[in-house]
Amino acid sequence: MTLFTPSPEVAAALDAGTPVVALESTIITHGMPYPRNLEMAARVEATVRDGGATPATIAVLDGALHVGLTADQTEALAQARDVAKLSRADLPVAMATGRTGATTVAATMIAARAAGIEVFATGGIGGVHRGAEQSFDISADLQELAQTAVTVVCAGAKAILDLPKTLEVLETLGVPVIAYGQDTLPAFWSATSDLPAPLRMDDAGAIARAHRMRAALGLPGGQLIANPVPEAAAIPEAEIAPIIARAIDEAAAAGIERKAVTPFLLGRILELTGGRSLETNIALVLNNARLAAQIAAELSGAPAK
Ligand code: PSU
Ligand code: MN
Repeated sequence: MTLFTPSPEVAAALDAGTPVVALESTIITHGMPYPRNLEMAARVEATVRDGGATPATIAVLDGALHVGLTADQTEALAQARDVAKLSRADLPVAMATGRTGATTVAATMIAARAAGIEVFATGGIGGVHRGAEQSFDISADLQELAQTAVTVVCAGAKAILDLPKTLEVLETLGVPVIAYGQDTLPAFWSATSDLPAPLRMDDAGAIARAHRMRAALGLPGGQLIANPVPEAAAIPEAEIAPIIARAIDEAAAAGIERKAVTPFLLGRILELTGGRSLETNIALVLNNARLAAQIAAELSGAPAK
């Protein structure tokens, strides 16, 4: 049974032990509208390459778990409508039944791990939703970070989530939440928040060493790196907060639930900011791709055990 299908470029990099950075596909299909999603996907890959690493965008196409997509495959995914959103529970079912779907952070981590890729760049992770005490809506991304040994570079979690509760759950699960270069937790569109970051690291080499140290100690799970959005592209917290509140109210009024919640909120926030949130989103993903490539380079230079 072939577990995954690497692109020729990814296969060569994995064979040679050169740096590889995994990229998710739900951000393409559910996170941004066409054609900006396609443009973002291409720019992220180019940024990883500029950083000396090979990009591996992950998705399930007709049941095959692809690790590294061709330009045509990315284009088809970016244009497709009603693509399934595959998290941990859905991934094997989609593969067994020949379906096409985009991988979330959780499913991308699983695929990366299966392929031997240790670093993954994205925008934002899923977390504990506001009102989770009623809805129980907690993303499977958090459990995945506790189990799967991949270092995930994000820009913090979106304030569509309950950030303090998200931090509490990650702490319970033993996931290191590491702010890059600052003491506060970045909050996706905003570079800072009023939440102190549980951990701080200032260079890619140290992040790579901590990744190796977890493995050496026999600890399962990965690391979450929260990399602040570049100031020039940031939206101040005071500006974005009322927009988020309005989008959440609308989601509740419309009865949006479960997997549909995150895509609905992202779409409404984009509309309510007149597209500005999208520019911020693209800038922070590129920034995360740069840091992930550095970490991957440090990891490939470091001994495997
Ligand atoms: N947060 C974002 N952008 C995204 C997502 C989350 O800022 O595109 C996507 C990611 O793929 C993440 C998923 O893994 O949504 C989380 O979905 P859920 O909350 O249903 O687990
Ligand atoms: Mn959910």
